[in-house]
Order: sequence, then structure tokens, then C-alpha cells
Amino acid sequence: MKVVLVFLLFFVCESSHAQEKVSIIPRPLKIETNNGHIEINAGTKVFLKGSSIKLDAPAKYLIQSLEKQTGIRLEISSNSVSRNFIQFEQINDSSLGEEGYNMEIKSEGITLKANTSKGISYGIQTLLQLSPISKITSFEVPALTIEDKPRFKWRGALLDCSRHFYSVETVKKFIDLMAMYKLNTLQWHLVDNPGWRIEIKKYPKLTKIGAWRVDRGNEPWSENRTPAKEGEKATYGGFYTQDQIRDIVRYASERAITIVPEIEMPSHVMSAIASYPYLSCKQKHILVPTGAIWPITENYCAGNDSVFQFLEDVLTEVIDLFPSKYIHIGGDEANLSNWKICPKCLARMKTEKLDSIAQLQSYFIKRIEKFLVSKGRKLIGWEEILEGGLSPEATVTSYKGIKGGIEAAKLKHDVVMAPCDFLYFDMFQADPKTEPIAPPQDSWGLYVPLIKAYSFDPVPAELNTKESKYILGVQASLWTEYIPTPEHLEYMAIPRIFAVSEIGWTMKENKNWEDFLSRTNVNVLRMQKLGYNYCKTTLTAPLTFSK
Ligand code: TNX
Repeated sequence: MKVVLVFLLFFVCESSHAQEKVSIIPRPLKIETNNGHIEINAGTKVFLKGSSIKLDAPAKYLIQSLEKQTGIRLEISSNSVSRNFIQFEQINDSSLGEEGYNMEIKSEGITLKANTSKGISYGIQTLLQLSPISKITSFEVPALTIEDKPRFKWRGALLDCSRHFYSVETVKKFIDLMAMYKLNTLQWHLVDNPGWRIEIKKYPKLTKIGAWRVDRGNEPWSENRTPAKEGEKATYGGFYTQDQIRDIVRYASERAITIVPEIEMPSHVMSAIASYPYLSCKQKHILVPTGAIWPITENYCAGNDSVFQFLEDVLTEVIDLFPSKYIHIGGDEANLSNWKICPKCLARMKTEKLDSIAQLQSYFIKRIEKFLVSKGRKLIGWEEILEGGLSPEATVTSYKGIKGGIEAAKLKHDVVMAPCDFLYFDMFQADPKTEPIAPPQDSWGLYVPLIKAYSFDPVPAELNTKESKYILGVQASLWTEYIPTPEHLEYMAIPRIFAVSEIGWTMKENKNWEDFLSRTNVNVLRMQKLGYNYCKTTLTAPLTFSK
């Protein structure tokens, strides 16, 4: 009896010790713990076996990141070594797909195999999570056999840089965060009413005028903010130059992240109209809004061909900057009351034989889609693009909930699930009484604690197996009306971004809230050591909240 107890105790201690060491997010497909460990130190050599894919970039990333984490600087060896190595190898294994990898950690060395450099990058992220964050000269990694690949191919986060502007450094730090947790798509919200954030050479006023607003940061974000007065200095804002954008796109791609630019239309574009009034139906001069606008009635005119010329010019420059297959064109929340009384819009309806304003909206989106397709790109838009008939090849982001996504999938359109009630990370994540201000609960505000985000499954029960194939994946949204600083941004993102990471990557049968929470507790401390802010209260916040 005693012997059994001692053995049990030993076993419990051993496994909790191991658990503390192995706290990978997102949880891998298969992970087997073996006996022993490898010691990593300055003598550990990185070796790239074969050269059919570019593995030198991932190798450089590993070396840089590990040095940042531990102070240990590894070197690349041009010859294979038999001990104390980290070896990358390209293989041809269809079961791993484009993003999967295998990693064998043994006492003599670590072997990481994948079909692509992306797969290698994800293996590196796993290895970095198995490495400490403290300045040391050596550390142990337990012997493991890992076989891993994602459940979904779109694992995204939206960053709204319009409502508040963030520096290049902040955007890169956000990209680092995404990369660490194997997210692969950044939807970069560069256009909205209170700020146009992307340099367009052909239309310099977009950033000369549209990127700047009168600062009302001392008043809470709402429709009640004092509007800008004519002649008042617009001092809040900024934009990314094309050079900065190229640099950020490259930075992201080195981390296996694709940036999908979001260029809003036909609504959420008052910053553009303030720059070029001819773009709206009324063609009247307006100022860049200082805060929220609701309903949004100042939109691009659907009857004016110069508007389409403008948009094609803008998109041409956008396409040149972003290699991404997808271009997000927004499409949400347009109040189209001006279209109903605009002679040009009415004339367009007549010539195009459109019976409703919804159909005119659909005409607008289809025309843009045709242009994007002619440039070899794909259109993605918020679920409103379903209204009045969906453009033939469009992909839909479902955000009001999952209904739009279900509808689109049944119509055989690809879908990204980004439901506000589970994955809007601008929302309160714990008791509103003690949290920093977020969208108000008596208006459009919701309550999205970590446990709620984690409970989301992207494939609704309403879809059969065939229809489920249209679910490309998931996305979390960081809208930033209430998020003026980088510290606050991190506070809203961490740890909830871990949840979207695991929803997007880990197979459903491997998900487990208690297990995820224990790994999250380890990972928030890691993030803190890396200089990120995070929210502690959401770790224990209940699923529902009673006022
Ligand atoms: C709705 S979601 C929006 C955004 C806001 C967000 C705030 C969507 C497509 N539109 O413009 O920032 O709510 O939570």
C-alpha cells in the first residue's frame, strides 16, 4: 500500500512538473512524452538539411528569437552534426499539408520536418514555447515526439488602426504575438471614418487630410464627442507610408503571416470623403469625424463612375503593396438613405435594371469584385455583401453572429467566422465595474470573457459535412474605439488571443477548457516576461455576467 502511494505521489509530481514545462498553445495534434531531454547551449548547431525550400529565413528567426529569450546565440553549421543539433528538413508528406510539421526531440538532437517553410516556422514556435524566457547559458528541453497541423487554414486577427493609430513598432509587436500563437492572417483595418491610414500616391489628400482628426481624446468615445470646427487644427492621427507597409508585409511574411488589407467601402469612409468630397452623393465638404458616427449616411456614391475610377486606382496601389490573395473591402453597416435620393444612384438603378437599394449595393460590390478578379485577387467582405445577391466568388466574414456564415456556406461561399459575441476582443472581458472602459453594455457592448471565446466552435451544427468545408476558419477582432494605447491593446488581446489560436488550430476533440486554462496561466507569464501587458481578471471571469 505504502509503495503504491509513494509511486502515485511520484507520478503526480512528475506529471505536474512535465505539464509546467510543456504548456504549448495551441495544443498540438499529437504529443508524446519520452524519457530524457536535450540540453541546448551555445554549442548547439542549427543544420539545414537539403535546400529545396528556403529554410535560412526560419533558421535566422529561430536564432534571433532564442537569443532574445535566453541570451544563447546558436550558430548555423554547414555540415551535419551527430550531437547537440537542431536540424530542419523538407519532406514530402501529404498528411502534414501546407502548415503541418513533425518534431522529434531526443537527447542527441532535435529534428524538425515539414513540407514547407511555413510548417518549419510553426515547429520553431513550438520549440520556442518549450524554451525558457530568462538569461541563462543552457536549458533542457524534454524528449518529445510531436506531430502537428492546424484544423483551419484561416486563423486571423483584425487590428483596427483607424479609430486609433498605432506605430510601426506596435504593429510589429502585434504581429510577433500572432506568430507566437500560430495565427496566420492579419486583417489590417486601414480605412474608417475617423482616419485613412494608408498612403496612396495618386490621392495624396487621403493622408494629408483624411489621416488627421481634431483631438477629442479627453472626451469618451461616442457620438457625443464635440464635432470638429471648421479651421480647428487636426492633430490626432497618422498613416503608414508605402515603404513602411512594404516593411511590415515583409516582417509578417517572415513570421508566416499574410496581411489582408481592409479597404472599406461603400461606408465607413468619411475620412476619404473629407479628403475628396466628390466621392459622396451630396459632394459636400465634411470634416474627419472626431468620434463615433451612427448611422453612417455619408458614403461613396454608387452612381458616379469617378468613384469607381478612384477605387480602382486605390486598389491598384493596394494590390501592389500586399501580395495577399484576398483583399477585404469591408461592406458593413452602410446606411444607404442618401442613395435613395441621389439622382446619379437612381439613374444607375435604371440603366442596370436594379429594383432595390440592396441590389445597388450588390452591384457596387460585384463591380469591385470583377476588378479584383481581373487583377488575380479574391474579394472578401463583411456579411452585408450577402444583401441583394452575393458576388460570384466572394468570401464572407460573418460577424453579427454565425447566421451570415451559415447562409454563405449553404450558398457555397467560403466563410471566415468572426462572431462578435465570441470573438470581439474590444468587448469587456471581466466585470465592467472594474475593467477599463469598453463598448457600453447598454448600447452595442457585449461581454466576452476568455472562457466564452474559448467555447466557440467555427463549424455550426446547421452545416452538413460538405457545407462545413466552406468554413475557412476564424478571426478575432480588435476594434479600437476604446483602445488608445499599445498597452491597452495588449491588455485586450492577451490572453483572449490564445483562445482564437486554439480554436483555429487544435482539433475539436483535443480542446479542453481546464487544460487550456492551465497552459494559459503559464503563457501569460511568458508574455509578461517578453514585455507584453495582459489581463488577469479574465482568467477567472465567469461565462455569463449578471449586472
Ligand atoms: C461593428 S464589426 C463594426 C466596427 C466597430 C465594432 C465595434 C463591423 C464589421 N463593424 O466598425 O468597430 O462594431 O465593436
